[in-house]
Amino acid sequence: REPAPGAVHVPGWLPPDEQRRLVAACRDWARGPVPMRHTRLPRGGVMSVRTVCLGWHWAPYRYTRTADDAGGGRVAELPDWLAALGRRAVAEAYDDPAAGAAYAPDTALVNFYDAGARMGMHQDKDEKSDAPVVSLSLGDSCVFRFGNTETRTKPYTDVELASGDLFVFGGPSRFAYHAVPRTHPGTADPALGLAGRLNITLRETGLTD
Ligand code: MD5
Ligand code: FE
Repeated sequence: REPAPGAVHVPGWLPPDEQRRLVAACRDWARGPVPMRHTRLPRGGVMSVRTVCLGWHWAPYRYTRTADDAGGGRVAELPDWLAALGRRAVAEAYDDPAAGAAYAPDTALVNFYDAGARMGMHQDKDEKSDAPVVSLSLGDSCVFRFGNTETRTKPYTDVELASGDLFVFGGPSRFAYHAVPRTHPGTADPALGLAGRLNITLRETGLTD
């Protein structure tokens, strides 16, 4: 359950009805005002994952309120119910109601992985806050590679993430390298109506307008 200090994996945290509700919400968010799209990186690469953001837009490698790389629209608000879900996630993962109450995410990144999509080893360090990252997985299961804070290579641990799993990355794990080297296409419950994998991460940017 705790593969590294501050990193807590809770398999099957979200019940099926809440998973379906989140998938439906992701479908709405993907339509806009900023459509879900492949992020273009400043050095010319294009991510295989498709992303839509709420609250703040992740314009690699900083956060903005408008998506100048994706039509220029203002990102949708982060709904209160999603921030509240994040507080409950932190409270339950750490068994610490105060840590949950103190959590104030102001952005969500929704990543969609089709059968060929993956994410290379990286750190999430564009946030000016050391508050935890909350990760919720939906649909196809995947291999999640959890590394160390020093290098993008070994030692790392491969963990299987399935639909409904919660992962919270805080404390010494907040700035660890991590990756999604592959998904397992076709493993989603057909009742979820999702061909692929969705991951929602909640974060505190540490920014104010
Ligand atoms: C995903 N997304 O499954 C992952 C879940 C991203 C990303 O990596 O940047 O959009 S978030 C995993 C995460 C966040 C912060 C710290 C650590 C992992 N970690 O220390 O391993 O699409
Ligand atoms: Fe990441």
